[in-house]
Amino acid sequence: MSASPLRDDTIAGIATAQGRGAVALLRVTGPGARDVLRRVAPGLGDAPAVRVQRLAALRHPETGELLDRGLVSFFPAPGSYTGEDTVEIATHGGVLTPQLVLDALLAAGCRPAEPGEFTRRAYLNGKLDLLQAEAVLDLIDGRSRALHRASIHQMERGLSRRVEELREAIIGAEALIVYSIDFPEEDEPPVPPARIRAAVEDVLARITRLLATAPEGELLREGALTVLAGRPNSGKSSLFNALLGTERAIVTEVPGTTRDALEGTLTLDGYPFRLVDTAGLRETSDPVEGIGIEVARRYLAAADLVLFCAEAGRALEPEEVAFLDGLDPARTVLVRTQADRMGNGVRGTGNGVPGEVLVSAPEGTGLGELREALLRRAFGGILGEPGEAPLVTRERHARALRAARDEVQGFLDAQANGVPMEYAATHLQTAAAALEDLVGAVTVDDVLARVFGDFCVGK
Ligand SMILES: Nc1nc2c(ncn2[C@@H]2O[C@H](COP(=O)(O)OP(=O)(O)OP(=O)(O)O)[C@@H](O)[C@H]2O)c(=O)[nH]1
Ligand SMILES: [Mg+2]
Repeated sequence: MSASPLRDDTIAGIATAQGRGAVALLRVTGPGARDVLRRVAPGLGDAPAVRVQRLAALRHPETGELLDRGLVSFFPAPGSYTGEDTVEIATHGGVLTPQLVLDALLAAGCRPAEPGEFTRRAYLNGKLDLLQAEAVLDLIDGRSRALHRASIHQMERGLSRRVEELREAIIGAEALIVYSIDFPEEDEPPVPPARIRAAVEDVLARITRLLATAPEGELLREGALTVLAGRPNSGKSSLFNALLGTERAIVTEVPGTTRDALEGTLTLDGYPFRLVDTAGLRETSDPVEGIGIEVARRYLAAADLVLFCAEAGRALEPEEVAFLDGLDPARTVLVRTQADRMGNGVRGTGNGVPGEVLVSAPEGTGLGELREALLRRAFGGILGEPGEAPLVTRERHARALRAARDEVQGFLDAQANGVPMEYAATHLQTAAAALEDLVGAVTVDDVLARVFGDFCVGK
């Protein structure tokens, strides 16, 4: 994407996914859209009807060849998605027809659209803010209901409004400070410093609360990486299959059956997980198994959650205890497997990992409890939030909020150290600027390139 986008040219792209399908949608936007439409759909005349669909013969502008008959709509600026003159053309689907119509649009004077360029223009023309643009991307890419809910709310400016409220509260505190400075020293200041301090502390608490949704909010996008680990034959692959409800992983009584890591997606209550079965951990002289164990360790290092499997009814081996000790208890579930073999209610010894869960893969017992434990461990902080509560779902958001929080804290610290309020207030200005960046009030080109580069063409 060019460093500074040219908005005086007209772009075209296929907005629907390539492949066999009933219809495809092409989009054109820019100042030449009306002219392009006149050349590709000459039957509509010079003044296309506005905001209604018209059936039109679609022709190549140079050869006049009939390429398709499609439904055409014209949205004049500024009342369109991008804020510019926009044409939408629904053609028959498949691979060839939409491509031929796109070629015709290019021959009529369009340039091929870059990924995300329509939404980028919408942003640059003030039709949506940066948080809303990101929500559009999440709505397209999201695979879980939880991310869908968060993106819809973000697209409706839920997060933008929350960030703007925080920014206004900071600016309000700055205004109180300015008001106090202007007062002659011999008088009582009109705003007691304690009141300003309380207002800033309140903002700090609100930023911190929003930021607290970040780790879990970010997991909504990729899914919580949940790794099954344990000694060979502890029943990892059987549990993997039972949780996914498929027979994907090979299960045998031979220890060391699983070699490569196997990944499956799992959705619990609308929350996404990436479940990974791995090779059993043990000392081995078999090079293939050794590589599998190496892969398992790499997954473990990246895991958001570890399901450590050990057969029920036996004490944990010293290596298992040592391994568990190296894991973060908040991100670990100790699963005592094969409960049906051990007789009912017999539990092995836990080792300080809270919430040990007893399961049987063939009988399905304990799986409900295990699913609950997974949900609580991975998404506990946001599970209870009402559907419309704003969530921080991207590192970009978290970074801006952390910067704002640190500056607000910086103001309070400076003030506590005797720095006069009017000097300490520069921290508040920087905090407000970080929040403005988040919504995209002022944003540099490379941030835009990063945000819109992940989009598909035609969006
Ligand atoms: N009865 C019973 N048998 C189980 C259960 N889970 C696993 N098994 C048996 O235990 C053996 C090992 O199971 P796997 O699921 O392959 O164990 P694993 O941990 O994946 O083993 P590796 O891949 O070798 O590391 C198989 O014979 C399974 O049928 C269970 O819950 N109940
Ligand atoms: Mg296995």
